[in-house]
Amino acid sequence: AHVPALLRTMPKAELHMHIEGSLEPELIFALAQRNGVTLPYASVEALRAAYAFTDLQSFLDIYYAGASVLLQEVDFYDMAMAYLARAAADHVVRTEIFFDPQTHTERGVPMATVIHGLSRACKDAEARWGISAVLILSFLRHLSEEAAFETLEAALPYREHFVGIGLDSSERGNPPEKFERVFARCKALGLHLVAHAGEEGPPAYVWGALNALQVERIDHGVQSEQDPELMRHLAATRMPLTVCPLSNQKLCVFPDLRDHNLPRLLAAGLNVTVNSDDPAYFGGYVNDNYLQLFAATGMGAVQAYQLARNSLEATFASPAQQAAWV
Ligand code: ES4
Ligand code: ZN
Repeated sequence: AHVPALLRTMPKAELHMHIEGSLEPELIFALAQRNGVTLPYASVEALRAAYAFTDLQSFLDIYYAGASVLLQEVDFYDMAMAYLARAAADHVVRTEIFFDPQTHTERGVPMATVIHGLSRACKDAEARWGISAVLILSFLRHLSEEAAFETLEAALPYREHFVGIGLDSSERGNPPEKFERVFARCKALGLHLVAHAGEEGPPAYVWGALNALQVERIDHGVQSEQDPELMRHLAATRMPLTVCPLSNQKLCVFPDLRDHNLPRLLAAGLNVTVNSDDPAYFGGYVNDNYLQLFAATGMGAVQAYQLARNSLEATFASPAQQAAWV
């Protein structure tokens, strides 16, 4: 019983979660009512019953539909505060939160509405619970390079409100190289760079994220195990991988958590971290991910400390701030 207590209470960083994926069905219905939006589901229970995914795309279709209730700045604020309260309760001392502006600007929501609501929540949560929270703007990879450049331009007036950029949505058929030029521009602007790679896609997409996009972390990366040379490279460079066990289980990447490869990645010397991805959709927040993964795989206190330390060292916080945690 001491390992679950350790997992729950140890200070940790969350480096891979999508704020739109923290919208619980109850909040989706409350925001729909507040905003006069009609949902194609009769009830909270009917919506939750639709959360039976077979792959990434089957999830994304429902995830984008759920985000359609977000219209006003206060909606983004309320969503983020609900997540930040849960994160603080899970002993998360630092969280680096993805948001998908294109999901909202395509519906006519102004960029300022999205960013100001989320950023105000980060500041208020820090004051209220002491949690350090920053934002990462993520481009949708199923949309064009041109759309990503337009999104960057629209966000630059709010540059001080986000620390980096990411790349998410449908991986297969949308290789990293499609966004090489926009990532180069972001690097020149001093933004931190991360990308989803090797969630469902092949090791070649992880190589592409490293070489073409010059990322500082790989989001997921679990398919790297298929390429021994890539495994050696990731270990030698201590490249952080932000792994999401319950996400991988619910999207049928590893249908049984007992088969999840995180213990093998860790044993091979990779800089692995544990994260929740889309906690409202995948059955748990970050501590649920640690608890269920450890229960399924039999890892112990040594791995718990290693994973927590990896997460704290892989943040984009200043060395001075990191020194307060590690
Ligand atoms: C996502 Cl699990 C996952 N993969 C790719 N893109 C995403 N956006 C939100 N969740
Ligand atoms: Zn993700």
